[in-house]
Amino acid sequence: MPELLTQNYREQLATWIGKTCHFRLLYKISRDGCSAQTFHQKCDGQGPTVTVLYNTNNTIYGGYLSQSWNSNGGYINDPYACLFRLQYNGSSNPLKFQITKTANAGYGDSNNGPTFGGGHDLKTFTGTIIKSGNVFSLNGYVQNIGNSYNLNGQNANSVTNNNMKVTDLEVYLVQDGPGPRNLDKPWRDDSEWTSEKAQELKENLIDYKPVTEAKTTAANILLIGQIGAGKSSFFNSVNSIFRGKITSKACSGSFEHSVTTCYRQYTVKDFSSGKFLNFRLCDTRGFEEELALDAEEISFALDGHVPDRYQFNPMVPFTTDTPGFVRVPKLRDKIHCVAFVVDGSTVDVLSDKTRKQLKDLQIRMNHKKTWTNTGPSTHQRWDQLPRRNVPQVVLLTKLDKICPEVEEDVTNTFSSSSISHAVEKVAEMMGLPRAHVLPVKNYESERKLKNGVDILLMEALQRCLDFADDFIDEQLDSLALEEKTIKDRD
Ligand SMILES: Nc1nc2c(ncn2[C@@H]2O[C@H](COP(=O)(O)OP(=O)(O)OP(=O)(O)O)[C@@H](O)[C@H]2O)c(=O)[nH]1
Ligand SMILES: [Mg+2]
Repeated sequence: MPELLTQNYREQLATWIGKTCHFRLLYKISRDGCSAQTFHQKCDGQGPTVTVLYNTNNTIYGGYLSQSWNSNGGYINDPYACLFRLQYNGSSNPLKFQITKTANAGYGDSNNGPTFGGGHDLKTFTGTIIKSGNVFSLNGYVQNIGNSYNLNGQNANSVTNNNMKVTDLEVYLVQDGPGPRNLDKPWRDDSEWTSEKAQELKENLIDYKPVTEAKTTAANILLIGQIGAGKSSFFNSVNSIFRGKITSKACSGSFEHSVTTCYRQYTVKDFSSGKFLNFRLCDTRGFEEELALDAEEISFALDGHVPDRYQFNPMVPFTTDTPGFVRVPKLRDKIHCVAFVVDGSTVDVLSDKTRKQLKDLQIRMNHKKTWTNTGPSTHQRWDQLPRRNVPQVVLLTKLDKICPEVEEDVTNTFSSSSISHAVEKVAEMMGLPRAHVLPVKNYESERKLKNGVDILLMEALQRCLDFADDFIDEQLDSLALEEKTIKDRD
């Protein structure tokens, strides 16, 4: 549900308020329901707010209080309060009406919605209002407008059309500073948030098959990253989409050490068709700042030597002698795309150590260690080893923690400047193109699936599979070339 206050009107309000500020939506009757109780739950004690009404004459009006709302049943004193009109009968026509009786600027009462002035000048509603069609007929009034605010010759009709039938009423918190304002132009503009789009993505993923000549039954995506970044939650979220309800097969949570202790190659089943999908999400343990990263273990996983359900043990590294070591892995055992899972809310505060770990890991995984009969050949410098060329992407998780607008609604992802900033920063840190940074929000506390969340997750997954396909293709080409060389030689 989009916020209705346009950028121009935000700037107008900021000018009247007299400082650089931005607006965070606290309450919106078309989203939260129109009830005094909900209004007070969401707005009491929060700080300065603007209340904005959108009536059926296309007139936009409301009031500003620099003091918090409360439910004490008394007047709120505020020398900085004002009422205002932003738009009249569809035309922008901003007017500010300064407070005259400061002791009666607002009225905080648990039975009433936002109420301004003694008398009152603008009373929005009492109790609960049920929507009819898309209109809320508010039971408040404006006929006493001008009692505590200076109308400068205007009246109830010229400010509000005397009309309390509204399509929406929003209360925004006024926060200091320019803030993470939404961009006028989305930073990625090819997104569609319809249920048709979700269905299309879902069908494409159900139909997905890696290149058949390879007899590769499934594309393998390795999830790798810091503890608590959201690796297991990403699998759980994808699994939930195809399960049709929220599930949490992989353990997730927040602990000092990695919650995931076992290497799992998770498959996903589409419950509506009973079909298994042709990709595997390979979940690993998270790396810790204080523990040296076992790049060798990850190299083994990349090349398909690590068996499903291998129990990680930080004290005992994975070697060729580890039970279950896959000696002659096929292309289908290998990792076809690596997804670095990065907690978006930590991008600005990632320690140098973690950045270095990520970077080292990335460099190491680009190069393949070769093997002799007795095991891995030593004395080789990483940077002189043949390249592995496994495609790399970043799954940027916890978008909801980066930007309040996105927390409210993930469909704001591509108009959020904070998310755009995080994507750029991670792309730069990892030396990857921006298009390889895939923003997602995992399911974590929700009880129901949401279209927007599903779309972001499925788009990210589809990108990983596209990259995996490129890699499998390339591997097939080199295998064919190798076979031909051997044949020609023989
Ligand atoms: N708000 C929010 N929380 C998330 C998101 N993704 C994961 N979480 C939470 O972050 C915590 C860690 O998530 P996990 O999925 O266990 O992380 P992990 O990367 O598997 O962690 P380890 O297995 O310990 O390495 C859990 O409490 C999740 O609920 C997200 O997109 N948004
Ligand atoms: Mg995990």
